[in-house]
Amino acid sequence: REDLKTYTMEEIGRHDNKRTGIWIVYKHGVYDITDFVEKHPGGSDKIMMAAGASIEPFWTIFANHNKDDILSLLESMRIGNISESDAKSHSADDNDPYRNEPQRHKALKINGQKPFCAEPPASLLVESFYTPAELFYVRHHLPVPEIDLKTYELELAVEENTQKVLKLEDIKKYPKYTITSAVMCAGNRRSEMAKAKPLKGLSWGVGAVGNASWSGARLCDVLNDLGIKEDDYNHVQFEGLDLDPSGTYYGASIPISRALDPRADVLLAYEMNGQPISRDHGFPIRAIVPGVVGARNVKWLGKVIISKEESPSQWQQRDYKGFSPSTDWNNVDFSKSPAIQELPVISAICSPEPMDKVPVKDNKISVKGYAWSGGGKKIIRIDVTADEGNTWHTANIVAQDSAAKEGRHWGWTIWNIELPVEPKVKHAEIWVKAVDSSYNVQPESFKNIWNLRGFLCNAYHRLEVELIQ
Ligand code: MTE
Ligand code: MO
Repeated sequence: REDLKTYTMEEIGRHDNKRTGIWIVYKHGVYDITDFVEKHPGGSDKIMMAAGASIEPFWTIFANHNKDDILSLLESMRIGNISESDAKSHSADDNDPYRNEPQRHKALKINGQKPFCAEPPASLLVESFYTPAELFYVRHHLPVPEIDLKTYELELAVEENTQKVLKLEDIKKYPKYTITSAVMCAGNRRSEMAKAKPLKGLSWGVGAVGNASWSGARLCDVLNDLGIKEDDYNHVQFEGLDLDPSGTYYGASIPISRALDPRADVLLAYEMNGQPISRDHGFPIRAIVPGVVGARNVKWLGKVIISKEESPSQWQQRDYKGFSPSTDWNNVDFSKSPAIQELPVISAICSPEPMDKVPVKDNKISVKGYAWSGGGKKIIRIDVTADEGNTWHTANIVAQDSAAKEGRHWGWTIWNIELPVEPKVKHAEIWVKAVDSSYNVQPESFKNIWNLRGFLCNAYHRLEVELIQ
């Protein structure tokens, strides 16, 4: 189809509504689906999430689309090709450290542009067990570094002394392990905690979490090659290749016991969902520390330091820590709280979304969400209520990593329920709470877990909807 016009992603992005026409991208093709949207068997709202953007991540979620008849129907709507020079978005300003950020999917809801922070629509999040990379939340603290595989090296050091440097090929020579692990930001669901009392931090909804399969070398294998012994050190520090304006790298650390434990499955990952990790998620190597807060899952890994000390980085020392609700910015002492590592049990309702109009059938509504717990704890039950806890209903587990061994449940759980609601009422408030394999439960309200940075926001998720009955 070389006879067709070429379009840039920017031009395509403007065609995301009826007035300008609705275009989508599939592989190299550009398609005008304006007239098809209303006829889409799965509903116009679903297909509109791809308006002005790529349909491909949606087809990994709604996998029944990869069929010849659908592809030929799509081909009949083709208007052009995407411009080859469009792989990167260049800003005109050479001094802008954000001039070379990767293209992002338009369905992501942007929380911050520079550094880029965004989450997918909640209802989409639970449509598939594995979150496609393009729709996986993004949380950067700094510009995305430009990394060339020809020069990329991972440095391994003990305190100040470099022991070894590994190229990507060297890391790939280690046995390859694949695990399923969710990655969650400590600030996931912060917008709800902020309603209890103002706090500092990005206003995340329920989407600062995703679940993926990750493949790579085990950190313990690499450290064993260096002859590292647990008794001699305390921490393993990670440095990303993203730099702040003062020339300091993003950094974080984990306890050495976790790094050396083969059962902790800590990876130097080079694949996400079977593909090389994308730039936004840490190309070419990212630390995957299953069951541990996102902040320690360092992207664009440049250096691993075995040390007696924790990472000196501000994200280890003066951020990502929890405090009492009575601690404020006048009396906070970051040295007094340990850095967050394993996250507590959490759950969220993803569909319906707040204030949706929900059809009632046989006095029931369909509700769907996720649940997860840190430290490899399995989700054993999810309780849902529509009457403020007078009656609790146990949800069905729709998807969970069935291959996960005891104590190594790193992946999330997707659940659903046909939830009974009161007959004839026009409004309902739905609550959810999950229970993990240590019988940890979520706290009831945000008031008593509030903390000044808005971390660990795992109170019951409560959401109001309108009922159509
Ligand atoms: N690694 C580097 N190098 N730089 C970062 O800004 N952000 C951290 C972590 N790793 C970050 C990083 C935080 S706070 C989170 S929540 C996760 O990456 C987000 O991972 P994601 O963008 O792949 O979803
Ligand atoms: Mo985060």
